[in-house]
Amino acid sequence: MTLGQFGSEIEMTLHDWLHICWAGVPRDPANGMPQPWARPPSDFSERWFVQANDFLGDPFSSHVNPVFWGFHGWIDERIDDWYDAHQMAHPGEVQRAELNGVHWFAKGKWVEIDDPWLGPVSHDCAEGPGMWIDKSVEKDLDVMKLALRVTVLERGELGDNLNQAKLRPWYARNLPGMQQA
Ligand SMILES: [Cu+2]
Repeated sequence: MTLGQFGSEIEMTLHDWLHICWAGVPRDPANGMPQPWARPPSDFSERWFVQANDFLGDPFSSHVNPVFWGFHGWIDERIDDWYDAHQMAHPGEVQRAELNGVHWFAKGKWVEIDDPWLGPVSHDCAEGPGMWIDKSVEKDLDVMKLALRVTVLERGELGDNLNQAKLRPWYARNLPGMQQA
C-alpha cells in the first residue's frame, strides 16, 4: 500500500469516525440550543467564533477542541506503523527524508508525491512583503468564505456571490445555468 493510499484510507475511515465519535451535540453559541445540522457551512456570523464553539464535526471549529489535537497526533503516529510494515516486508524500499523541516519520506515505489504539502513557508510565515511574486491567498479569508458559499449554497441562494468569484477558466465557463461573462 502506498503512502497516498494509506492516507486516504485513514482519512475517510478512522479519522472521520474519531471526529464524530467525540463530537458533542452541536449548539448555537448564541442561545445554547441544539442545532441538528450544526453551523451552516456558509454562516460566518460572529457568534460562531467564540471559544465555546469547539464542535468536532465542523472543520470550522474542530481544532478549538483539545481532543482534536490528541487524536490527530495519534493518527500521525500511524504513519510510523506504515513505515515499519514496509521495513519488515522489504527493508529499504521506503526511504526517510526531511521535507520543509518535517520528517517525511522520499519519493519512490511506495511514495508517489515528492512535494506532498505546502508546508509552513506557504502558510503562516508567508505574509512578509516580497516573499512571493504573486499574492498568496491561503489567508485571504474573504476569498475562502466566497469559495465556501459558492460550493455549498443552493443555486437559488447564491445571489451575487458567483459574480464576485474570479472568472473561471475557459473550459469551465459553460456549465448549464451558470453562464459567466
Ligand atoms: Cu481531522
